[in-house]
Amino acid sequence: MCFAITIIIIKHLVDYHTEGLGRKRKYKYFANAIKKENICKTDANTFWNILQTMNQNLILNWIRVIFGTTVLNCILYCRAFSLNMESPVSSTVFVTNKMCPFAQKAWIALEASGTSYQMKEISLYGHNGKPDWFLSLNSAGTVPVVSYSDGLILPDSELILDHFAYGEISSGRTENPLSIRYRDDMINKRVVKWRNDVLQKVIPIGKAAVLEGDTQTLFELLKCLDGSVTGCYLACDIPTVADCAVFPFLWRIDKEFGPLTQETHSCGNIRKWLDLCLDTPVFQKTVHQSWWWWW
Ligand SMILES: N[C@@H](CCC(=O)N[C@@H](CS)C(=O)NCC(=O)O)C(=O)O
Repeated sequence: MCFAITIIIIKHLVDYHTEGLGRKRKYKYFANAIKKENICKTDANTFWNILQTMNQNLILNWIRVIFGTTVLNCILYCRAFSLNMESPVSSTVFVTNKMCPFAQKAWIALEASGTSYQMKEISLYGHNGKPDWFLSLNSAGTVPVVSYSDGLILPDSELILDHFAYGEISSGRTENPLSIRYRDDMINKRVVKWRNDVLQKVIPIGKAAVLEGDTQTLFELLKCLDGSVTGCYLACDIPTVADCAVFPFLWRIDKEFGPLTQETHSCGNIRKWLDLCLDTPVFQKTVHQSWWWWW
C-alpha cells in the first residue's frame, strides 16, 4: 500500500515538475525519481522523507491524484519503470551474454547512461550458438553489440563506451550522464588512462596471473592502480566510462585473488570503489554468479 501511494505521489510530483515537457523526458524524469527514492526499499522513513522534501502545498492535489488515478494507471507506471531501463519495446537492442566481461562493460554503460534498451541474450558456443540474425549484425560473432533503429551498429565494447562518452548527439540520442565531451579536461585524461590501463595492463597481466600463476606482477600492478583512484569513482565523484571499462575485470580479479584490501594488497582505494559499485544498482544488476574470464 505504502509502495503504491509513494508511486502515485512521485508520479504527481513529476507531473508537477515536468509540466510542458514531452512524454519521453517526463518518463525519464519519473524513472530517475523512482531510482533516487530507492522505491524497492520503500519504508515509512522514505515515505516521510518524500513528504518532507516537497515544498509545495499539494495536499488537495494528492487527494485528487490518489482518487483520480486509477490502479491500472499506477500499475502501468510501475511496469514501465520497474527500476530497470531494459524495456521490451525499445528499438535500441543490446545483444549480450551475461557471463562476458566485455558485454558487462557495455551493460553498465547502457544502465549508467539511462538508455532505454531491449536486451537479447544469446549463447555463443555449442550447437545452440550464434543465430544468423546476430551474425548479420556482427560478422565477427562477438558480443556485445548495440544497434539503434537508425541503423547505427556498435559491435565492440570499446566502441560502445566511446559512443556514450563522446558520441554524436543526433537521431534522438541526447546528452547522457556518461557524456564527458564537455567535462573537465583532467577528468577526460584520467578516463582515457584508466581505459588504456585496463586494456594494456589489467587484461594481459590478469590473464598471466590466472593461467601461469604470476600473481606477483598482478599485485604490483593493482598497488600502482590504487594510487590512480581519484574520487569516489575512478576518475571523479560520479561514474564515467572508466568505471564501466574497469569494473568487470577488477571484480573478477577480486573474486579470484581477493578480497583486495589495503592490508593484504595495498588496494584500499580499489576496495572502497568495488564496494561502492556493488552498492550501486547500475553495477550491481550486471553481477552474476556464473561468469567468464576474458580469453
Ligand atoms: N573486442 C571485443 C571482444 C568481445 C569478446 O571477446 N567477446 C567474447 C565473449 S566474452 C565473444 O563474443 N566470444 C565469441 C567468439 O569469439 O566466438 C569487445 O571488446 O567487445
